[in-house]
Amino acid sequence: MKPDLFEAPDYYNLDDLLSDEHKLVRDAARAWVKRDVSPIIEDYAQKAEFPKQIISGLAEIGAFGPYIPEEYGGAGLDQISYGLIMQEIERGDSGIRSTASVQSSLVMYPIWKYGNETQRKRYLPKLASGEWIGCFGLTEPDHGSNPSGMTTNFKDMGDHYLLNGAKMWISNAPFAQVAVVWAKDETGRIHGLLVERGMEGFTTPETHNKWSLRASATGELIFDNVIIPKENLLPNKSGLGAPLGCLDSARYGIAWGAIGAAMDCYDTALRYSKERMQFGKPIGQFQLQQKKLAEMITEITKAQLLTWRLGVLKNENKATSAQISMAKRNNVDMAITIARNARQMLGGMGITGEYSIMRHSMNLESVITYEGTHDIHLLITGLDITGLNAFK
Ligand code: TGC
Ligand code: FAD
Repeated sequence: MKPDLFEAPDYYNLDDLLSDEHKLVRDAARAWVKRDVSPIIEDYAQKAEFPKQIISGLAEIGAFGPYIPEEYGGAGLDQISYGLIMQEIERGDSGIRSTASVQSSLVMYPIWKYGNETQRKRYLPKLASGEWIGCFGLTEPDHGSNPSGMTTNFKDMGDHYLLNGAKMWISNAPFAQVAVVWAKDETGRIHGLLVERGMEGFTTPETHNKWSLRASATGELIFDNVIIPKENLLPNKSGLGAPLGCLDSARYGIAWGAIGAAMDCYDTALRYSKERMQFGKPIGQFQLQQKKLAEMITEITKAQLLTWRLGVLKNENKATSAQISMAKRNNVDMAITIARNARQMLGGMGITGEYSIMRHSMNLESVITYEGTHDIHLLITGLDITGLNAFK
């Protein structure tokens, strides 16, 4: 793969809106990605393997629990810093950002928000340091966009619960030490359970043959009469709103992350357009190529502004779920379109692993599907503005 010469586009001087701390956090993540991710990522994506050696680096840049309070091992940062870290990691690879998103927003967040003090103290420091990796089991083979239909269930056996069912498409599953699993009790109410590797009847087979997110490990969670200690139930929130609340935090991070992937594709295509000569000129001198680049930087700038504003609202606890859906949907769609156009600008070279664009393009096919598909987020906006529910 070519050396990482990335220079971040900032067409509207958005750096002026960031605090010194934001810039420090962002620059540390950017330098780490250049040093520890870019040189190895293509190889791991080709091998379809998650590079476990980067886990400690992710912890060091604060990617595991950026906004979780320091008393639990988190970085205690604000929501814009969290977003900037996700942006920089996804600039390297969406699969690596997935691992960080799941760990922070889908595992640490529910333990912090819905867990008790004993659970927080037991799990959060280990997850923040990367000693343990977690995963989040909501999706099932027959229930993806409609998680409320889930059939995974647990029965109260007096001194313990008995868990049965299966989850599918679970990021980090093949090596996670703990899974936050959403399951129904005997009345049909959804609860979160902490299921640890090694519990009898709990297995996590890996999902193979993915063309997307190849550097991220995906798997199933299978529960065959798993005995769950009662103290492993998250006590402070139940119902579908509990897992959906975690998704708000992860979708927010993805909105930032997608900008990172788009910036990398744009920056690569811009550099290539000045170097690649055809018809005696750099291809960047042709109007059709300039149109592509001009539209890319316009869309990136719009997404940066949208997401920065969302970050301010998040910091003020004012961001709504529908606002987050709009940003996730817009930014991932923006990134996937930019990846496709940037790929074309590189001609044949664009399909090779010499450049990051094709990998980003394939990765974004997962990003546009997980955490709520493109169409589901449109319907969430539709419901918000009309008050009419397309899901019922
Ligand atoms: P609905 O009746 O609308 O809502 C049920 C309850 O939930 C509340 N709620 C929310 N709460 C917090 N945050 C949100 N975003 C919320 N959205 C809804 C709602 O108020 C209600 O509460 P209550 O108290 O009245 O019961 O639910 P529905 O069954 O009609 O479904 C709505 C729909 C389709 C929008 C929702 O289910 C949905 O978002 N579906 C998409 C599923 C999804 O995003 N799955 C993601 C799985 S995890 C994943 O993909 C990880 S990828 C990780 C990576 O690698 O990065
Ligand atoms: P379906 O729900 O079957 O949707 C199929 C199509 O129908 C989509 O285009 C959808 O938009 C459309 N559709 C569905 N309902 C409607 C409707 N009402 N109106 C209009 N169109 C509709 N899940 C987890 O729980 N944890 C994870 O860690 C996780 N990681 C993932 C990693 C990867 C690589 C992938 C690909 C997925 C992951 N997921 C995870 C699952 C992901 O969240 C689901 O794939 C996603 O929610 C969509 O569900 P589905 O695949 O079952 O598609």
